[in-house]
Amino acid sequence: MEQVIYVLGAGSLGLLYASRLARTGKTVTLLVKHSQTNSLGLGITLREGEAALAKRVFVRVRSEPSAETPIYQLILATKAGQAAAALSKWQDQLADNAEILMLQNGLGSQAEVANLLTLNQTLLAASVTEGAYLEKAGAVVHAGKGVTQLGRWSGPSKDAAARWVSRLTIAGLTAEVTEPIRPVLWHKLAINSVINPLTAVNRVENGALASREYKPQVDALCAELLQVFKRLGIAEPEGGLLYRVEQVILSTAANRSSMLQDMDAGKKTEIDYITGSLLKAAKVLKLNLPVHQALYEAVKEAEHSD
Ligand code: KPL
Repeated sequence: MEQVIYVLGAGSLGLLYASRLARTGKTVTLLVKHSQTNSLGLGITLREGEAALAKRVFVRVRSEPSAETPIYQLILATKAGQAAAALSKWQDQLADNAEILMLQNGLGSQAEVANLLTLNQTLLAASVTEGAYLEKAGAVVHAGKGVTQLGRWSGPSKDAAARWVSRLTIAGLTAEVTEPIRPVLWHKLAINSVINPLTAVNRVENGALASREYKPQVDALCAELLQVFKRLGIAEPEGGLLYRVEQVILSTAANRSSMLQDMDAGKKTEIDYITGSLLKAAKVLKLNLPVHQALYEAVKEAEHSD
């Protein structure tokens, strides 16, 4: 019998993955809040590119767990700060050998979720560079194609990562097994820890960071990150960290970073899972990161005053 793929989280990535998988004939159930059942019950609206026509994709929607239908495959696509709390509601419905794929930014939420799982359940973590945003509730635009790099975080299954890659590939997404996954998550965290808080505090699009005005800060943030990488034994990404950050700034120049979008929407940002996790690691290593620290405090202050 074909197994259902469950997706928890109806943000841009949750809807993108759910609709792509459903479009290729997979049975997909979206796990949502009660208040979202009406809008999502009509299906997901997917636009493949900003100029493309919107297509309606039907998925099943559930807002309450049911012990009769165990969940074997789950994509956890909430914001980092909500991942563990959101999963705990569905925890009793997870199959004993469930394979859970997390798409969260930063570090910290993976360990929180791993703590909720049994020894037989396998957790995979991913670094995602897909560009997607919500036009409105239930409507997602796939604005830029990216890559899902994923690998095992905890649990027994050595083949789960390859199985997820094959499901995502069939759904037309670019995905690859990258193990060990932790260095990749650190690379993504590093990029986010430069671009997201700088754009959020200064209320600018990513491309603005390529200007001379921000160069000293971008350089200093990367230099501090490299001190942590060195002590943790994490190699720089290909071409060097600064080069990689500058590349992402240019290739996403027109984007408003997710942190700026959260701030604009009056939502809590992911700063604790990005810069916060970096500062925690630095503290353990007895390293001072004054530029990251100042930016962390500026984001916290802006969150509170919004
Ligand atoms: O991941 C991103 C984000 O906004 O969270 C970047 C890469 C900075 C693109 O906007």
